[in-house]
Amino acid sequence: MIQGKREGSSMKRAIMVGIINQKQDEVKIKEFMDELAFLAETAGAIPVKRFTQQLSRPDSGTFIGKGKAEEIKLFVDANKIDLIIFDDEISPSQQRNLENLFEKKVLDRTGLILEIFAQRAKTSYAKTQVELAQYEYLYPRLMGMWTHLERQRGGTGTRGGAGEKEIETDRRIVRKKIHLLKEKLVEIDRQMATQRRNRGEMIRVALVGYTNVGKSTLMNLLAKSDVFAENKLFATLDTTVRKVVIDRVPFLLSDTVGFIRKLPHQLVDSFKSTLDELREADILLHVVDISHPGFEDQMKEVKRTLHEIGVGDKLIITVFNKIDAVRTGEHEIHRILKNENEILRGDETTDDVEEPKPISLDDLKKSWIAKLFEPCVFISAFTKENMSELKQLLFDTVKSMHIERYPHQLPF
Ligand SMILES: Nc1nc2c(ncn2[C@@H]2O[C@H](COP(=O)(O)OP(=O)(O)OP(=O)(O)O)[C@@H](O)[C@H]2O)c(=O)[nH]1
Ligand SMILES: [Mg+2]
Repeated sequence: MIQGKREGSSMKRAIMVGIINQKQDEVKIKEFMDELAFLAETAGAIPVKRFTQQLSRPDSGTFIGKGKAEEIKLFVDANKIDLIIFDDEISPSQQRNLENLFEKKVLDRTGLILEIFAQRAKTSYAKTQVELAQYEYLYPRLMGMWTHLERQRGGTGTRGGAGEKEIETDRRIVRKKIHLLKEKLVEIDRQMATQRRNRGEMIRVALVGYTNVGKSTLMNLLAKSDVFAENKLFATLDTTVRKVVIDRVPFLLSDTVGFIRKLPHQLVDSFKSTLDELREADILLHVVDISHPGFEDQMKEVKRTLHEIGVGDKLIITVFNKIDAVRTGEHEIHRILKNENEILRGDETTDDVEEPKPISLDDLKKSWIAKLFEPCVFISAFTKENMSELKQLLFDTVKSMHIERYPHQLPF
């Protein structure tokens, strides 16, 4: 448990570690580390410092190089650090070696995301899903745990002792637990499938997108509902479905869990019902936070995940949200108002010295983004700007889909 606050103690102080290589350059790693810091805060920790290392191939024993590991160890000891978080996946044995070295808890991005999900799961369904994912993450990490514990106590670490047997018993218990949780989920999935079938012939629209882009805020606005939304990652873990009526055309709108870079595959597998919601949707509303400097990467990650779960070729309407917060001169957004020729001439550099300015709705509509991601709409769920265009687009799309599908029946 990261969140020290709950037990009445002080917040855990964390440092973050990332590596720079061919796949992730210095600019990318800054963005990834920003996100990791946000994840750490969401989990209830205080990000104190970041360490990066240029490394083409991770060290098999400690992931980062030995020298870097020593440097971090000195910092950990001198600054009362409780937690070391790696942005990349580290193997169970690397995690153990690092914990031995630092004498502190070591987590990777996957472990951190699982921790957040565990803290945030409210319904028994979400709890079961997260518990399964956690056990599957834990299982390979129980291997050799005995030698690890033995070394910490100053023992010899020889195999075959009572402790080794204990770990084997633990592994058997975890295997059994995984089996039971899977059975429980199959049963819940069956119930959820029946519920979905009972929803009748209404067109289904699902909100999808990266975490924290404003899906739940938009859901509340469209369905006049009260779904939990806040400026933290993974505010939503359970799918919510509401009936929405626009100008007498009814449809079902669902709000789902947000995506993130390197979403743990254990979670993707265990959130089957959430993903089924997307599989059975007729229209996907891909919500994007256009004020985020890395919004294009976030869009790519969402599209990649959608393809991975087999829903990539559904009708997608892109909803660029948070236009109230868009400013010129920000990382990728400064290209919005420029055409490609200007970029090739290098004119965009002038933006860097200008004071960042808001970008108007008209300018956004005329931008290359509007053409590239058709059909799309620019809105602010916060100020409600241009919500009428989104509603009109939804109305037209749902209506024509309904007429095409049920030509002999007009419910509106
Ligand atoms: N400035 C601005 N903030 C917004 C807008 N829409 C939503 N937000 C804020 O963005 C944060 C995240 O909103 P949510 O609706 O919880 O986002 P979500 O996509 O449901 O997030 P998860 O459930 O965590 O995946 C909240 O603090 C909202 O108030 C907007 O149009 N403009
Ligand atoms: Mg949400």
